[in-house]
Formats: sequence, structure tokens, C-alpha cells
Amino acid sequence: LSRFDWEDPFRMDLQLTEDERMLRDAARTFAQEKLQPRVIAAYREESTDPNIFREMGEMGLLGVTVPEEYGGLGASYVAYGLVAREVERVDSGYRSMMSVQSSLVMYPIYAYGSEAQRQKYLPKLASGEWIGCFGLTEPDAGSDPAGMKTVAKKTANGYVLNGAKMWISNAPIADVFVVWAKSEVHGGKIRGFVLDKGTKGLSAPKVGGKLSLRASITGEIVMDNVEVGEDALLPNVEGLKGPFGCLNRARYGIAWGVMGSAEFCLNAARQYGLDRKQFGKPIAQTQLFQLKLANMLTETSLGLQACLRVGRLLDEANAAPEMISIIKRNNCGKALDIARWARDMHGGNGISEEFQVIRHMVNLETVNTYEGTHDVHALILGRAVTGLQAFF
Ligand code: TGC
Ligand code: FAD
Repeated sequence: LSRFDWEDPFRMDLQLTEDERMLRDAARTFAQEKLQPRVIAAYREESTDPNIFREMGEMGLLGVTVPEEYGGLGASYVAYGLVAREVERVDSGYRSMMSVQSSLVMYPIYAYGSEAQRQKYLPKLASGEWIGCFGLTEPDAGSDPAGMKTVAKKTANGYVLNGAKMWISNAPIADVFVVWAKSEVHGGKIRGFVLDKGTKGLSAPKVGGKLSLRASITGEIVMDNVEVGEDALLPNVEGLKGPFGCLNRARYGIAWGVMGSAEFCLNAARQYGLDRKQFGKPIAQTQLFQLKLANMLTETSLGLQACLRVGRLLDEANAAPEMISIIKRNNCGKALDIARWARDMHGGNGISEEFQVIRHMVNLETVNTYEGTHDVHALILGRAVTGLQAFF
């Protein structure tokens, strides 16, 4: 048997391709050098620097899986997951900004859009020149998006949209709005529309007072008789499978991302335990401290390995949404536990912004809720196991 490396317990490095390792390392350098130095102040001040999108674009981190002809990298889903892990190692909000742009805006335009829509939007979204947002949730339709009230009515040349979306990442600074609405002319089925900033009747006020994910701006999308042409409709998808097709990819990225956040907390707790002495010895030399570190290491190792497996299946076009529910749900829940343990293991210092674990902990409360809450994913899995839906 060979030596154990606690920083790579199942030798993930050996399971990656050379390209995947290179992209991971580039993303790690970018995240540590460009994002880490500004995150504490950004979180404290609840400020989002839109320039981050351009910096991510320059690094090729937006639309990692989108083909190169549209400005993406044409890389694997495993590569995308590795990038999410590195960005979220710094902050869940920064990963949120990236995953909305990549999975929830670029993906639907690529997968469901016309060639003209691809050409118009994808290169500028890939470079970060344009910022995108994704409007599915409404004030009265969160876990149950089928209950949305936003409607699109047919006009002579296109559609008029009315409704309001709530809790939308990036919305107040967005140039491109992918929104989902019930379209009367399509039998009330849900259809996707791409709206441009500045269109009359479209506004995106900021949601203030967030005590979680403060480095990522969130807003509403208000559509008050927003008139668009036929070319705003995403032509190639109809029904809830449109937004869910995007969510599958974003949820998968989140499963990787939260492991980065959890790894940060594990590393921070370990270092703190080695440095901090009580009762005449490092607190890392106590059994209870080591038990917590062992639990953290076990959960991150298993969580990452599961992500890699699902990523490889996605790359082979052989992944099912329920697999993604398993890793989104379990990894978010475990990352939240790990962050809470790390907070506790830092004692009083654990509540200080300087040590950062409480920021990760509070962020993970959001990540555990958005893109399907922990319990909603349990119901998706319960339905898969029993064949009985228990949502209503
Ligand atoms: P249900 O009857 O299950 O399905 C309706 C139609 O959708 C299809 N479908 C899927 N297709 C692809 N992938 C999936 N994962 C799919 N799940 C369902 C299904 O086949 C069916 O198609 P068809 O053709 O037969 O009509 O729908 P339901 O209304 O009973 O759904 C229940 C439930 C709970 C599973 C679902 O509504 C759900 O997942 N709720 C959670 C909502 C959610 O995740 N919202 C996320 C909003 S976006 C966001 O949070 C972004 S945060 C981003 C960030 O900042 O990082
Ligand atoms: P609810 O659906 O009202 O759920 C409240 C509670 O009830 C939860 O515990 C839930 O698990 C439980 N519950 C609901 N239904 C059932 C059931 N059938 N059985 C048992 N328990 C149930 N949305 C977007 O569209 N785009 C975005 O970019 C976006 N970004 C976000 C950013 C942030 C910071 C946040 C906080 C949210 C964001 N969301 C976004 C919205 C997010 O997806 C929703 O908050 C989430 O889907 C939950 O919906 P809800 O808040 O309405 O909660």
C-alpha cells in the first residue's frame, strides 16, 4: 500500500485529464489571486464588482462547456465542476455569478436558441462583456415553478410579457435576461424568452438586506408590458423541461462548488487547531477535534468522488437528473455541516470575518436552498424510489 495524502485522499488528481488539471490549476490561481483579496470587503459592504465577469471571461471561466465557436472552451463537465470548486473555495457568491452566467444563461441560449440568438449573445456572455441572469422563481412560485404567474401574450410581431420574478442572481447588473413565462399562444405552456436590458417596461431592482451571499447581487425582475419581437422567444424548448434542463447543469456545478467551500473550512479548522493551544497542547491534538476533522475529510472525499462520477456520466450523455439531486442535496447539506463545525472549532474567532468560516457557513444556507431546497431534492429522490410523487 502507498502513502495517504489527506489533501487528495482518493487521488483525484490521477483521475483527471491533463487538460482538466491545467484548467483547475488556472482557476485556482485566478480565484486565489484575483477573488480572494477582495472578498472580505465585498461581503462586508454587500458590493458586487461587475468587472469580475470580464476577468472570469478573460480566464475562459464563463461557458466552460459551450463550444469554442461561440466563445466557450468546449471543455468537459468535469472541467466545469473543477472550476466551480475553485471559485467557491473563495466564496459561494462568486461561484453563483459564474454558474448563472454559464449554466443558466449561456446553456439555454446554446441549447434552445436560434443560430441568430447564439451569435448575438454567446460570445459577449463568454467574454463577460455582457452579464446574464435567469428568472424562474416568483414571489408566489419558488419550489413549485409550475405555479408561475408571468404570462406572455402574442402580439402582431412578437409577445408582450407581464409578471415579476424574485430572488434573481445578477439581475440588477444584467444585460441579458433569460425569463420563463406561460405563453398563451402555446396553450399556456412555459416558454423561455431572452430580454435585453433597457427594453421598455423591464426593470430589476436590487433585493437588499441579504445576510447571506452578500458578494453576489440579487434582484427582482419586473416586467410591465414588456414588448419583444418573435426573435426573443427561445424556439427549441417548451414546458418545464426547458428551465430544468439548465438547472440540471447548474445543480451539478453547485455540488462541486460546495465541496470547495467545505475544503476551505476543513483546511482553516485544521490550521487553526494546529496553531491554537489550550490546556498546554494544540487543540488539534484532542480527540474531539480530530473526530470533527475526520468527519469533514470523509464527507469531502466522498462528495468529490461522487461529483466526478456524475460529471463523467454527464460527459458521456448518460446522467439522470436524480443523480444530480443526490449530489446537490448531499453535498450542500454536508458542506453546511462542515462549515458549522469549522465555525465552532475556531471558538470566538469563528465569528470574525477575518477567519472567513462564518461567511462560508452563512453563504451555504442559501446554496442549500436555491436550485431546489434540500427537502425538495429529497422528494425528487423519494419519487424515484417509490414511483409516488409527494409534492402535493
Ligand atoms: P414534473 O411533473 O416533475 O416535471 C415537469 C416536466 O419537467 C420535466 N423535468 C425535467 N426535465 C429535465 N430535467 C429535470 N431535472 C426535470 N425534472 C422534471 C418532466 O419530465 C416534465 O416534462 P414533460 O415534458 O412531461 O412536461 O414537475 P413538477 O411541477 O411536479 O416539479 C416538481 C419539482 C419539485 C421537482 C420541481 O418543480 C423542482 O425541482 N422545484 C425546485 C425549483 C428550483 O430548483 N428552482 C430553481 C430556481 S433557479 C435558481 O435557484 C438559481 S440560483 C443560481 C445561483 O445563484 O447559483
Ligand atoms: P419555498 O418554495 O416557499 O419553500 C419554503 C420551505 O418549504 C422550504 O423548506 C421547502 O423545502 C419547503 N417546501 C416547499 N414545498 C414543499 C413540499 N412539497 N413538501 C415539503 N416541503 C416543501 N431563482 C431563480 O429563478 N433565479 C436565480 O438566479 C435565483 N437566485 C437566487 C439567489 C438567492 C440568494 C436566493 C436566496 C434564491 C435564489 N433563487 C433564484 C430562488 C431559489 O431558487 C428559491 O428560493 C428556491 O427554489 C426556494 O423557493 P422559495 O424561496 O419560494 O421557498
